[in-house]
Amino acid sequence: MSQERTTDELSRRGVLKGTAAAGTAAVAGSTPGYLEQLDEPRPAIQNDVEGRTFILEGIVSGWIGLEPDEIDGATGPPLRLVEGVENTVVWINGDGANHNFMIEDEDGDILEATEFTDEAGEFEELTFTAEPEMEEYYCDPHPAQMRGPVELIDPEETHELEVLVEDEDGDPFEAEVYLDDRHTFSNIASRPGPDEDIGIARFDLLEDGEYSLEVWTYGHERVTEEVTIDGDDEELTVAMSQLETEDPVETFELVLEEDAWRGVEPEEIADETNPTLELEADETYAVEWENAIGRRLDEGEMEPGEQLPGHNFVVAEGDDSDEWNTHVRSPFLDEDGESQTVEFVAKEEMSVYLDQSQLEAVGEITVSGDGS
Ligand SMILES: [Cu+2]
Repeated sequence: MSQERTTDELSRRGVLKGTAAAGTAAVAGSTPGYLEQLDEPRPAIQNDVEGRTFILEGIVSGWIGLEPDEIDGATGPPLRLVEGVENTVVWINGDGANHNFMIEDEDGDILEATEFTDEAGEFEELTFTAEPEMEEYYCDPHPAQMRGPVELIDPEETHELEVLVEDEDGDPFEAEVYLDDRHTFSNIASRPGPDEDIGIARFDLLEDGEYSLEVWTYGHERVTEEVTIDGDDEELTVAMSQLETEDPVETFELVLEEDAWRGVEPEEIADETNPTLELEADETYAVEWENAIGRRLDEGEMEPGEQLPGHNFVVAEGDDSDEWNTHVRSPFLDEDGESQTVEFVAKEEMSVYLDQSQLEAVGEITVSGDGS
């Protein structure tokens, strides 16, 4: 796997989320002007029952979900609209091909439509009342690939789940929280959103039923639980316990520069750009890295809707699969000269390390041995 290919196939949001469809085009260089037209800050979960706002990116191969979290990174995601009230769809032209956004009923009659745009980075906004006859949304020039279902929700029959995540001392804790295929975070430090509710993850508009909850973060035990929603809002607390780690067999020193990692130690990787890290399965390694570029968050360089609070060290798998799974994701560093040590156990599935805020900064990982 070449590094070029790695970068092309990587979706920054996909890494943020853990998995995503390959080939998601970033809207590099576009002005996120649509953000000014939306109420900021946008919640990760929208629970006002006043209707919802969805953000999609349109590329010829399909519609990619950006917001809210429940559609983040998904191709042709279901739009779960609140029935009888105004919902909003904002879509961004991701590839410069000619697109529009339309909603049709089951007979193929068009109920709503936006203008066409053929310029990458341009956006259209559509506000409409969600009606039961709405069946599917699609793009007129690309109706086969760029299509997805519309689902209507009765706001009277849905509920909210609030998950409080704590560390071993009972303090609010940052973790990834999955509910079936929905995904969010319990802390502002790891996602864009309002500066509140630290340690709390929310899922809204849940119909009665059984859901599986999964809470995880790097270095901690994965917690799974079955959750039943039955006519009421639910609240539960999850405590994260730390995994015991062995002493590292080797420490790699890296410096994060603009668009690249530079090797420092050991000698074999000194001064190399994006050096390959050679690991053995099931051994513990440490990566000591220094942030040499501060925060470097230039507006307009980021994918729309995305404002990562600095740089971090991520280990992911990918290769021929179209899914990216994150094994390690460290907290963000936003100051020039700051450093961090990340310890992890090597797994054979690991294939790249990267900075979530600069996908050009990506190097390969090779893992040998089956560890048995
Ligand atoms: Cu299209």
